[in-house]
Amino acid sequence: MTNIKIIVSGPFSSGKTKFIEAVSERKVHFIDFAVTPQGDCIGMDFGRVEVDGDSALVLLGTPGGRRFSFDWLASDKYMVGYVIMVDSAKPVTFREAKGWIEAFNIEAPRPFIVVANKQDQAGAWSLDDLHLALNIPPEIPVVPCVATDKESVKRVLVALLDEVLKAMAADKE
Ligand SMILES: Nc1nc2c(ncn2[C@@H]2O[C@H](COP(=O)(O)OP(=O)(O)OP(=O)(O)O)[C@@H](O)[C@H]2O)c(=O)[nH]1
Ligand SMILES: [Mg+2]
Repeated sequence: MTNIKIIVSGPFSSGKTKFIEAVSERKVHFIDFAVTPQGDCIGMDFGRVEVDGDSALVLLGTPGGRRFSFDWLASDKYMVGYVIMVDSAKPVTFREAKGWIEAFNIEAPRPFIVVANKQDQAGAWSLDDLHLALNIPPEIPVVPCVATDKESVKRVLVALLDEVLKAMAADKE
């Protein structure tokens, strides 16, 4: 069984835990584990979805409001990509979302997409406006989401896996 890991990151209360819960087969656990060579512990949400008999997606959600060490991610070849969750209706958090994108790009670069979550909320910014506000390169998709809706979350995961496949195809050229 191959466990393909996807990181779900982004600002406090953007919907990371709900997102993972929406598609996980079992109850989402908050796990503590020692991850860095220094033995630092970080807690993460842990969810899992079997894709077929051979592989499963493991969804790891970063905790809100805390930076964590990227060391253990940078060298993990099963960590195929990440999503940055943004609360589309909370512009005060956009700067932090940009910070997460920059940190991943430097510390553990992988294919990623930006998730415009809480699109059901009044005042949610449009995808185009988020693209501009977060200064996201044009080739990076901003995908709409309502994390409480399983189908919506599945569409986001498919969009991320599309990016992963594109990157693999480009690597082979
Ligand atoms: N309306 C609406 N509410 C949402 C959506 N996604 C999450 N929420 C709500 O937003 C709040 C925060 O969601 P969480 O999933 O706990 O967010 P989080 O990013 O895990 O938060 P931290 O781990 O504390 O950083 C909860 O009350 C959710 O029910 C959404 O798409 N629409
Ligand atoms: Mg959470």
